[in-house]
Amino acid sequence: MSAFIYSPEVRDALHQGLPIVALESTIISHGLPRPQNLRVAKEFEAIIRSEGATPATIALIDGSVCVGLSDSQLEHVATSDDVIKASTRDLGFALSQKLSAATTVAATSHIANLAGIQVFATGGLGGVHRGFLDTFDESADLEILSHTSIIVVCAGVKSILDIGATLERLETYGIAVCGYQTNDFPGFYRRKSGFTLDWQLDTAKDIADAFLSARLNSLSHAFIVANPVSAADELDLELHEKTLESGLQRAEKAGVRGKAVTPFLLEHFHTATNQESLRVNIEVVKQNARLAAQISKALFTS
Ligand code: PSU
Ligand code: MN
Repeated sequence: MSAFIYSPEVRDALHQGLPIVALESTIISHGLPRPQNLRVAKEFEAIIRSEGATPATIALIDGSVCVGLSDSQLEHVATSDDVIKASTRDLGFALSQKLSAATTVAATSHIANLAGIQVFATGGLGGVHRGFLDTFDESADLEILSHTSIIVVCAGVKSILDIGATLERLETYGIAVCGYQTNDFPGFYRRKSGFTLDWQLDTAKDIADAFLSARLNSLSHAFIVANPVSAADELDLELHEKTLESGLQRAEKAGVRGKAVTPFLLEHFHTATNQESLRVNIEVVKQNARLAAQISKALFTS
């Protein structure tokens, strides 16, 4: 991988050993609609700063790996049609062809880990898609997290995926999963997915301790911290079920496949719920950014 370009605040935080939280860029470029995406990308960063940690949004800009983006770089990611979605396997092509690319959970985790960043906040993980027995569509997020030592704070996986199969694959890959103050695995828009977890941790310090204990024993898998959206911000259950059903039908009918599936269904949710799912989505990432910042600080007191 070519040398990384660090923003001044991330470089200073790394030199001084201060808490840092990585943020992915695919949710900005492909997960959230314009024009709100740019404003909320800045809000995610601001929340991390307000908690006393440094945000490091990660993306490829004109063939360079950037860890921490300037205002104009963030704007580029949020507004340009030329920004592709890059998982780890795309990085070599994008870098050698000097492209700009938004990084997925997989690519962001890989880059953050190389940069020495231990905590990463996102919305929802990629996972096993419904109908995977026919398509074999399972996000590369899972395989990468099996050998990338990083804490990923998310709200579980979206119900557009096969949640049960995703949890099984997380187990197979040896990826640690705990619920924050709950043992119900959240379903992103909803606090509960119907699946429960073996581990519940109640404080940022408990999460930091578990992560560091695994590291001390040379375990290099990721730690997924499943942080449910607050009760006040959940998507209405009936609206959720209705939208999910119509979205899956439309995707099937349109023959959407591969990495286009997630953005297609997210867009459907935003339109069909009259932007209500967008509001929930933004809240989810904000709440995860806040918890991630608290965990990044707890790593230094553990
Ligand atoms: N899940 C969401 N919103 C997203 C994504 C996942 O709820 O925006 C993005 C993340 O960047 C994730 C990627 O890493 O999609 C997974 O894509 P795929 O299923 O193509 O691997
Ligand atoms: Mn896929």
